[in-house]
Amino acid sequence: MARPVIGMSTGRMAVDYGPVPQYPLTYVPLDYVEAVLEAGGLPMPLALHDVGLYDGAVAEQLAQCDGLLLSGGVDINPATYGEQPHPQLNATTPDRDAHELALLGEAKRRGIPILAICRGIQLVNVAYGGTLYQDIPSQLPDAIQHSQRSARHLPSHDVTVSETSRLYDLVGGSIAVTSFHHQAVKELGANLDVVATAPDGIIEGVEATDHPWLVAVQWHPEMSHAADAPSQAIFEAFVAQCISG
Ligand SMILES: [Mn+2]
Repeated sequence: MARPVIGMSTGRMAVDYGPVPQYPLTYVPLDYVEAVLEAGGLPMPLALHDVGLYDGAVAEQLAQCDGLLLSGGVDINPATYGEQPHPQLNATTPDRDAHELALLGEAKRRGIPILAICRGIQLVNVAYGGTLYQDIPSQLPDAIQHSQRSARHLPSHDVTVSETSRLYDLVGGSIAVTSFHHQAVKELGANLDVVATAPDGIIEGVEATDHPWLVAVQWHPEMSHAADAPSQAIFEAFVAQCISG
């Protein structure tokens, strides 16, 4: 049987590329590729592009896919949720915001499973009408450290998972997770349930009530998947759902 095709949203990055300075690339971190492959899926990066270039591109990208993975990345433009930029906001990529919002809309229309990670949970919350903390350390000074300094595969802070969630069946009620984010869900969007929280109350997981399978986490299971069974279980459940529909 052919593997399910997992469409993965991609980022924009400019790098010095041989003799070409600051050449823009569309990229996806290899951690996602490897986690999806090991879970039995076929990873397919969905090239970031200006959605105004060709109206049909997003629908045609998603028509090739059995599931959508919204990957991590840079800050979302606060204009997408009606706020002005906070002084600690990092660089944004409005073309990526527009591409991923279109991908999410199309994936919902098609009813295919959606896994959202880090920036992905933030994108989902904004798409559902919610807002974000633009910078946790300055807006929530009592919060714990969410941008860990240790290696990316090492767990950092704890997360408590709701017993009534899909996530609970995959990772259990309490896990230690890798954490690299300075933004987080603030006001929750409509049709979303909070299913996981950090000890400081930061929302670390949501699931949608208006879609067959949409699981979103603020942490990085792709960074710890090789050594941590609960992390890999998230990818395995997602890929299995993409097979069964
Ligand atoms: Mn965190």
